[in-house]
Amino acid sequence: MEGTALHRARYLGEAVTEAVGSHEALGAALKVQAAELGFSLCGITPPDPSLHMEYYRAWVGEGRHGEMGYLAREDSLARRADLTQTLDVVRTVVVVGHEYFSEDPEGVPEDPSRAVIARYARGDDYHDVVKKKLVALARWVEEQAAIDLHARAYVDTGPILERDLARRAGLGWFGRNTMLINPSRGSYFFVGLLLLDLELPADAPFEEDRCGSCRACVDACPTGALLGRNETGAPVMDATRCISYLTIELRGAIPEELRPLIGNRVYGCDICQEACPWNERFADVTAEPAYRAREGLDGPSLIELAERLLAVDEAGFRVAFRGSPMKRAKREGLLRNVCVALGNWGSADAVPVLTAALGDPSALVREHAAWALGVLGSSESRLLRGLPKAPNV
Ligand code: B12
Ligand code: SF4
Ligand code: SF4
Repeated sequence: MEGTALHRARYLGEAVTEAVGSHEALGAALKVQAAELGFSLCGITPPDPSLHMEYYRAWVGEGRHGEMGYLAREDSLARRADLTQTLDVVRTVVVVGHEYFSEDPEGVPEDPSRAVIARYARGDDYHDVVKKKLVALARWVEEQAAIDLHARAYVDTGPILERDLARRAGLGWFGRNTMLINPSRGSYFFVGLLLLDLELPADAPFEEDRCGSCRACVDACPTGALLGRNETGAPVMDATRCISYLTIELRGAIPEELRPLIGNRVYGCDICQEACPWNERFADVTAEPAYRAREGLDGPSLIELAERLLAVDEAGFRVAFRGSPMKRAKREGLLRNVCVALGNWGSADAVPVLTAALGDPSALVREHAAWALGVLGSSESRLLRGLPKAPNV
């Protein structure tokens, strides 16, 4: 550490001791304050380099990240490897968990005429919700410690190995589905981080793997994106096959062989979390009102959703989805996904809206609408050919 940083750390240490008695007392009070802000999980870890950077580099080296170029940029790799490149005076990382679980609306996901939107995306944007609370937490620390604090808040907003830090702060283990799972809350929580230039007592890392012999998530994944654990125990995902990637991150065409496997999931996917016994046992409906499903995003009819999207341009879409995480896919991406789901539904009722989508200004949308109409055409002709053989049906 450079002389000035060391000097500042000493100064902060003395200032904190004077203001709150001890760093231990401040660490404990911080967790109470985090809970008051709605973070059901909170842990503290030093900003040491990750032991898993080599694995991360190999993962992007194999192209498992697909088109998510931000995961593989050299500058962002360097920042993942070294937190001081994000905050040079960092001494502590506070990691929080903010829960977002909600029940599926009645009839969803079973009814193929209705759209399934992943739980995390049904309400307000978690980036805004969690960030605001993290800033409030940092301000509280500053006031308590009576210091001029240097802090940075992150929630899925920077090149940081968030789950790795969460495990090191004791929040849980890496499940075979790659999610960070807490042994008393499950995995339906966002990870938020505060980097602070203040030393606080660290929690013990979570060292166990509580998956045991279970493979429910791997078996449930419809696209085969979960590849199990490798020889070191790391859970491996081929993100290019994950429905969450295909429906949110991928900008171009969804590979044709994967389209039928997406079913009616138009934005994100929770299947490997739904399959997990830890969620079955512990997931509670979130207390955060901002995560309640917005009108029209609670298992909407696919036809109505397509009509709603066809009626707006990109600017209109941004207005309609302001403050929702779903704006990330853009109008074109979401409409592409809805066309795929309409094809997978396989009902002639979808023909008029898909025909309208053939006239969309986006070539991507037109291509997916044509694919869906092709699927409907072939399933209809199969049905017609099958009818004489099944007179009682
Ligand atoms: C890119 C990304 C995605 C990609 C890739 C997902 C993936 N599994 O890698 C896609 C688009 C598919 C995705 C999907 C989802 N995501 Co996402 N995503 C991210 C992001 C931005 C980066 C993740 C990343 O770096 N992946 C690359 C892998 C290699 O890194 P890793 O997951 O950290 O894996 C570590 C382990 O492999 C470990 N490791 C290495 N060796 C070893 C050895 C052993 C023994 C062990 C135990 C571990 C270990 O080290 C790696 C590096 O840290 C993070 C935010 C962030 N900055 O971290 C959110 C994040 C992971 N996503 C999140 C969420 C909520 C989701 C979805 C649930 C959304 C949805 N419903 O659709 C799905 C879940 C799909 C799933 N099963 O993961 C949350 C997860 C919270 C949690 N409790 O785990 C995060 C943390 C965002 C946040 N701040 O809350 N996501
Ligand atoms: S989110 Fe869905 S597609 Fe992605 S790994 Fe989990 S089950 Fe598979
Ligand atoms: S479903 Fe089973 S294997 Fe998968 S993460 Fe949960 S406990 Fe682990």
